[in-house]
Amino acid sequence: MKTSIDTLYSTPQSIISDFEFNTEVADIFDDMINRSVPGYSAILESLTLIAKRYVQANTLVYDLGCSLGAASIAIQKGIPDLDCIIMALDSSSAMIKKCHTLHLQSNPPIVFKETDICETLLKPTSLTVLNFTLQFIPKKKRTPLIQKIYSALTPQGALILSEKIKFNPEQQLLLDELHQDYKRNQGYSDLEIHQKREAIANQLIPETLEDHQLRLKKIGFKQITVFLQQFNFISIIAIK
Ligand code: GEK
Repeated sequence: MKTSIDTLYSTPQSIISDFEFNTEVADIFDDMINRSVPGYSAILESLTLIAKRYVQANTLVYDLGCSLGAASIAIQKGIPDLDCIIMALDSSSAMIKKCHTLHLQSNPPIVFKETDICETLLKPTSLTVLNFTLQFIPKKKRTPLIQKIYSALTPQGALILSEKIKFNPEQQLLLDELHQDYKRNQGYSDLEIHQKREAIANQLIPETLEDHQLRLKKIGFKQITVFLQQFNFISIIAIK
């Protein structure tokens, strides 16, 4: 999938509004996430392999907070012959509208739906993915959402949770700086990095790795493993 280049924050803005998943963002989202999230393509590659191993026939796969469906497409590649449906859900109408214009493989089908994942009932699922979505969910809704996912998972089912995470101040400084270096290397200017950072500060609320591990453990997940980390971005696989 290719969208336009992200230049959203390239000119000085007198007032920096809170970041929103609107049409302007949907139009450049693929470029934005690839150039902003270290390890993003490695996560998608891993999802293809994880899908092959974990998706069970006649269950649903959920991609919660699917944006432009990149995780769903990666999963689809891993299970072309399996009888299942991939449900790709997002609360942004701009994202879902764009998803409906994509030309995708039909097996297994990907069903895109505009909905708030905190309010949606989940059916039996063998694989559910929250790829950088939980960090945008209000903190008090995070545990109930993971509980709902856990209840819907079949035995041996897997949750993939990717998040930007928080560290102690010393480590935080180092990893923030490395992340900024990464973005500069991807062609973002200091102005773009600074303005995006301001826009997202109240929207993306990270937690520590320990917070995530403890929540998953308390809810009942048996095996909780970090399978990827680059700087302050991690991916966890949690097995029921
Ligand atoms: C990817 N997973 O490319 N209900 C549904 N969707 C939501 C909600 C909610 N309550 N809150 C936020 N979102 C994708 C990337 S982006 C991550 C996910 C990022 C959606 C929001 O509309 C957006 O599309 C997505 O979560 C987060 O693998 O931009 O860093």
